[in-house]
Amino acid sequence: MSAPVLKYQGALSALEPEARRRLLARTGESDAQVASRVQAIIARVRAEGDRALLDFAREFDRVELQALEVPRARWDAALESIPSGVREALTRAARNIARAHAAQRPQATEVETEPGVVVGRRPDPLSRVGVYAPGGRAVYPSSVLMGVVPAKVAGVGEVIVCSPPGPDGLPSAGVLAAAALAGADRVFALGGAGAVAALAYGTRSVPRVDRIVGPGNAYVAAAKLQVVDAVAIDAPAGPSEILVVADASAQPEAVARELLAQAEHDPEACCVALVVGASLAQAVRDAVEQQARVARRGDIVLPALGSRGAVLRIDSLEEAWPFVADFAPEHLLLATAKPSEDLARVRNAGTVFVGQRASVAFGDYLTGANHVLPTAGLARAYSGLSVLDFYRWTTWQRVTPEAAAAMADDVGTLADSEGLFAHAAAARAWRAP
Ligand code: HSO
Ligand code: ZN
Repeated sequence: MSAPVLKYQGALSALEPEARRRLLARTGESDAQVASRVQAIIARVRAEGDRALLDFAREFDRVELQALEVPRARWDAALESIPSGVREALTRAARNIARAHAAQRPQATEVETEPGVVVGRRPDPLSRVGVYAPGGRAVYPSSVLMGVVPAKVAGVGEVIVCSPPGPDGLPSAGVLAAAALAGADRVFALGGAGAVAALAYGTRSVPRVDRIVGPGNAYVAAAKLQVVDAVAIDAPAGPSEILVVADASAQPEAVARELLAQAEHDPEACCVALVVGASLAQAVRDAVEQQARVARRGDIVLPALGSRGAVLRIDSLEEAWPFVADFAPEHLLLATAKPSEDLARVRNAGTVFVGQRASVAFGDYLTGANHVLPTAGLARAYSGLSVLDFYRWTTWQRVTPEAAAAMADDVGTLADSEGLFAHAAAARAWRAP
C-alpha cells in the first residue's frame, strides 16, 4: 500500500481540534523576510522611480528593458498570434463577464430624512485603476479579463495592466491578448512588488492609480498591504480553495474532479469535501486517489492534497452548514439533491456553484461570474471582485430655507456642547428671521 493521497480522512465530527484548527487556518505564516524585502523595493521605487524599475527587471526578470510601457501594436499582435480557438473562447468569456457585471451597476439614492432635508449618494467610477497579472506558473489570461472588464463596465477612465516581462521583454502573449480584448488602456512590462509600488505612488512613466486589483505571488500580496496609505487594494488572495458539500445524489468522480481542479493551481491549495454517508465518502476518496495518481500536474496536485486535502464524512447536510460558515471557502460547490434550496443555508462563501454540474471550471472561465475571490477565510468579511470595486461614492445633502431654520437651534445646541462655537454660529445664522 502506498501512502494515502489525502491528508485528512474519516468523520468531520471525529476531527481532532488541532486538525480542525489547521484546516480552518490556511493563512501562510506571514513571512517577515518577504515583508522587509518588499519594504526595500517600495522605498527604492519611491526614491528612484523608473531607474529602480529597470534595475528590478534586470535583477528579477533577467531582461534589459528599453521602455516599461508596451505599445498597443504589441498587444494587438499578441491577440492575432494566439490560437483562434483561444481567442474566440476569451471573447465569449469577456462578453459574459461584461453582461454579469453590467447587471451589478449600483444606483444613486436619495431620501428625505425630515421635511426639506434631502440626503443622497452617487456612485462615481474611479479615474484610474491597475490590474496586476502574474507571470511564471500562474499566467492566467482569464484573470486579466476578470479585472479589466468589470473596471471598463464601471466606466473607469483608464485601466492599466501590469505583468512581468519574459526574456523578450514582454508580458506573456496570453496576458497581452486578454488586455487587448478586454479593452485595457495601457500595459506595462512590470512585475512583483516594484509594479505595486509604481502603481501606488507613480513614476515618470507609470501613472499612479486609485486602486490596484488582481492576484499575485507572496511579494505582490505583501506589497499591496504596504501601500494602503496611498491606494485602495482588493481583498488579499492566497492559494486557491474549494469546499464541496455532497449528498447521496453526487457522483464520486465528479466530486473528485473538482478537488483536483483547484489542487492543480498551487501546492498549497486547500481542497475539502464533506460527504454524507460512509460509503459515498469512501467512493470519493477512491476516486481522488485514482485521479491524483494520473494527474498531469501531479507535482502540484499531490503536495496540495497531501498537505491540505480532506474528504470528511458527515451524517447529514445539517452538519455541513456551520462548517461552511467557519471555513468561509473561496469556492463552494453544492453537489446535493436540492442545491438551490441549500444555497439559502450558505454563509461566507466567495462564490457558490449550485449543483454538481456547475463545475468550478465553468465559473473560473466562462459563466461571467468573477473568479477573483477572497481566500483563507476572508470570505467572512470580503466579497469577490465586482463592479462595485471600481466606484467610490459621493454623498450630498440639500436643505430648503424652512429646513435650515428648523435645524438651526438643535445644531447650535450640539455644537455648543462640543465646544465648537463657530459651528454653532454657522448654523444659527439660518434661523428664521
Ligand atoms: N480558480 C482560480 C482562478 C483561475 N482558474 C484562473 C483558472 N484560471 C482562483 O479562483
Ligand atoms: Zn481555477
